[in-house]
Parts: sequence; C-alpha cells; structure tokens
Amino acid sequence: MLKPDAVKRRLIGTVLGKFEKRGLKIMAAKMMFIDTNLAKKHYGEHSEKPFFSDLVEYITSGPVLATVIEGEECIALIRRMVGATNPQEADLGTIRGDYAIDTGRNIIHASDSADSAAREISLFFEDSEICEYKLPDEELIYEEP
Ligand code: IDP
Ligand code: MG
Repeated sequence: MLKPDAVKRRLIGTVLGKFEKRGLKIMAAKMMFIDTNLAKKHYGEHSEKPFFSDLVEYITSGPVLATVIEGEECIALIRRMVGATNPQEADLGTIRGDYAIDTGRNIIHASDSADSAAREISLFFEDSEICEYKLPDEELIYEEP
C-alpha cells in the first residue's frame, strides 16, 4: 500500500514502476481513503504501541493506493525492495532508502507474511476486484513459469 505521503508526493508511478520492472504482477490497485476504523483494524497488531494514534492519523491523512501484487516469493522480495521500517536504516536502492527519511513518513506498507497478506487483502478488496491474468513474458522472468 502506498501511504498518503507517497500519493501526495506523486510517487505512485515511481514505486509501482519498480515492482513492474522487477517482473511482478499487479493484480489490483485502488485509490481510497482509509477511515479510522479500517486503519485500526489494518494496524491492529500495533494497537498497544506508543505510536499507534500517530500511525492511524498518518494513514488516514489522505488517499492511499491499496494494491495486490503477485510473484514468486513476492512477500520477502517486496519487503526487501521496501527496505527497513526506519528509512534512515534502509539501504540505498530500496524504496524507503531512496524516497523517505522518517519512520513516521515511510511512504509504503508491505505485508510481512502470507497470513497477513490474506488478512490485509480481505480488508481492502472484494474477490471480484482482484484480476487473475497471465503475463505474456513469464518465461522471460521465470525459468519455470
Ligand atoms: P513495517 O511497515 O516496516 O512493517 P511495522 O513495525 O509493522 O513496520 O510498523 C508499521 C508502521 O508503523 C511503520 O511502517 C511506520 O509507519 C509506523 N511505525 C513503526 N514504528 C514506529 C515508530 O517508532 N515511530 C513512528 N511510527 C512508527
Ligand atoms: Mg508491518
């Protein structure tokens, strides 16, 4: 999910372009406002953290671009492309390492496991909004598509 700072900083194309160029498949994308209720559900695991209310305020401060992205081992792959939570510690070349400075404005969310991906996708998308299709160049991306 591209957070409101990414949307407002016109980084949608830049960030999605990185995933596309890597060879990943974008199966759904939706610009939307997250209300407080949904924000609290999405970030439920952090509800006891001191930064929780700031986090909810941040993620509801403007539109986000929610996405569903598919590819082999893509959860680990995308987490590596996103970089460390604190952009100061994120490697150069990662999304946060190149485009963010502050943990509280780190521009992108990425699911951290298959279970959290399934849970988060169901918070933001109906099944009918997720497009199943084949990329025509899969044999150029994968040895065994
Ligand atoms: P992640 O986004 O890299 O998975 P999490 O630890 O799951 O990191 O934290 C969720 C989000 O909460 C972070 O992306 C960041 O926006 C925010 N956050 C995490 N730790 C802090 C903090 O110490 N201060 C302010 N915001 C934080
Ligand atoms: Mg997380």
